[in-house]
Amino acid sequence: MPSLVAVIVGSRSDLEVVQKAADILQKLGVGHELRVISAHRAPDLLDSYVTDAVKRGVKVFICAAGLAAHLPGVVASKTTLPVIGLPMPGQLAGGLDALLSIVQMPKGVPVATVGVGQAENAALLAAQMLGLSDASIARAVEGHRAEARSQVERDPTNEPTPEPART
Ligand code: AIR
Repeated sequence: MPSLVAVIVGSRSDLEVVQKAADILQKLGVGHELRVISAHRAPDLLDSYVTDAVKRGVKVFICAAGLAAHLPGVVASKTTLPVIGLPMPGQLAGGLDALLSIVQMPKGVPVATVGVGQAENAALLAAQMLGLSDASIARAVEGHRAEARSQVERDPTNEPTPEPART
C-alpha cells in the first residue's frame, strides 16, 4: 500500500504516544510510514526525507515533537501539503511548551495543531483530509465515528430511566 501519510517524530521517546496514530491509520486502511528525525539534531536528513516523501506521493504529514517543537513548522516550510502538528506531553506545564511552539506559527505557513498527546485526533484529521478525494477512506472515517457514537449511546448510564412506581 503506498504511503499517503508520513508520520515524523522528533525522538524515539515520542513513539509510545504516537503509536495510537499509527494504529488508527492502520484501522482506517490508510497507507502510512513512520520516521524518527529530529529537526534540530538532523536538519539535513529531515530536508531530504520530506523532499523524497512528497515525490513518492505522500499527501499529509503528521509531525510530533516535544519541548521547543519546531519539527512541524520546519516541515511546513518545505511543502504546501497539509502538516498536522502533534505536541508531546513534556515537563513544562504538561506540554504547553510544545503546544505553543507548534500552534503559534507565523502567518503564511500554517500547521494544523491537535491537542497535547492527541495522536488519535491527528490520525483522524489526516484521514478526513484524504477522505475529501478518497471515498473509501471517507467511509472508514464515518464507520469509526459511528462506533464512537454507539459506544456512548450504549453506556449503561444512558439506559432509559425507569418510570416511578405508582401508589
Ligand atoms: N525534540 C528532539 N529534537 C528536537 C525536539 N524538539 C524533542 C522530541 C522529544 C523531546 O525533544 O520530540 O519530545 C525529548 O527528546 P529526547 O530524544 O531527548 O528524549
